[in-house]
Amino acid sequence: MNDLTSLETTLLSEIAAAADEAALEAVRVSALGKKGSISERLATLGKMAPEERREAGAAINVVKDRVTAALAERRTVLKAAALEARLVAEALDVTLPVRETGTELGRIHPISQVIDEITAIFADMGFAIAEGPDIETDEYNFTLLNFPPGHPAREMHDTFFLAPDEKGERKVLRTHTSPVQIRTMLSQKPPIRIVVPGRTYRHDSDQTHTPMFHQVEGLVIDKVSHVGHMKWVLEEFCRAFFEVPSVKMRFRPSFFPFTEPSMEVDIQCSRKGGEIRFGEGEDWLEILGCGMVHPNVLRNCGLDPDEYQGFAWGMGIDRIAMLKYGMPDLRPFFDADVRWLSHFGFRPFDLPSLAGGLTA
Ligand code: 2NL
Repeated sequence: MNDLTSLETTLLSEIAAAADEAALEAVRVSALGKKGSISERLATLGKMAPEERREAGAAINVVKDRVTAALAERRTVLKAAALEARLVAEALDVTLPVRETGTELGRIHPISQVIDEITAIFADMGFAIAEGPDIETDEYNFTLLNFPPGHPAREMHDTFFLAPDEKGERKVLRTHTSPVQIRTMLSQKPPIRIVVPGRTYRHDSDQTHTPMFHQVEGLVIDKVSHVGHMKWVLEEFCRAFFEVPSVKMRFRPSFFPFTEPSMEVDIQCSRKGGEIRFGEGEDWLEILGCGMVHPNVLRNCGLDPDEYQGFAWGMGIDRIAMLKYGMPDLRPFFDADVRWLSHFGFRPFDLPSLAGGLTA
């Protein structure tokens, strides 16, 4: 029986050492297969005397049961290990890296940025922002602004006209944002202090002109505002916008149908090797037009020029944006090219404010 004990010990250690299911199967066959060590021992029982057979048979069957149990247990362990190895080997990463969010990827167009800067400055001075439609009546775009019918000043604007409606009226794409001031004067009582940003349209297209462009105009109407106030407001604006402690400005006489007197305004600058700097140098750069609102315009809007007066100004935004942010060409402004936008655009939520820094 010593022999049987050592067989059991050998088999159990072979089972424990089997590295995979094939090795384990080989151990099983070597013990329990037709010619296996246990099977051969069971076969010897037939030749034994009954008394001896009972004792030997019980002993061999105990070993057989233990070996069978050990085989089953080891098979479970090896199966689990094989599955685990397969899962590791065949693992597939089906996830994607997290995308950058819109707030990191998106950019504010320089035009929007400059509009935000300009309106922040005037809001700080107590102005309200006013907006109006891009499609206007001839009356609001021209007539009430003191462009008489057939007057050559209308031709200065290269207007886009829409097809006439049932009444024969031809709407226009507004050539300036002034109709918004007209609408405001017709619907509100002074005092009025508004700043009006928006899209404007003229039949004009070359290296420095696009058929759609942007303007900001401003309007102040009350009983006392005069040219002195206008100069202060515009000087404050230029210092804040160009972020310099002082600017020299030059007011030259000019003509607009809707103001009298009318002026064009230059600011002092230096130009060195294509770079423009403000608040220094001996050069001049034209940036806006302005004037005292013409009495006819006040009358056209139901305001008595003997009671009310005020001033207005207007400027093109696109060119100012180019100057301030060193963009050499106007045309990519409207090409919707994300490469251009990611280069010249501004980060969302870096909102311009006088308290937080205009261009933080
Ligand atoms: C320019 C000059 C200007 C105005 C716009 C205005 C509006 C009303 C009444 C009087 Cl309702 N004036 N606007 C006044 C002076 C100049 O624009 O060069 N713009 C690009």
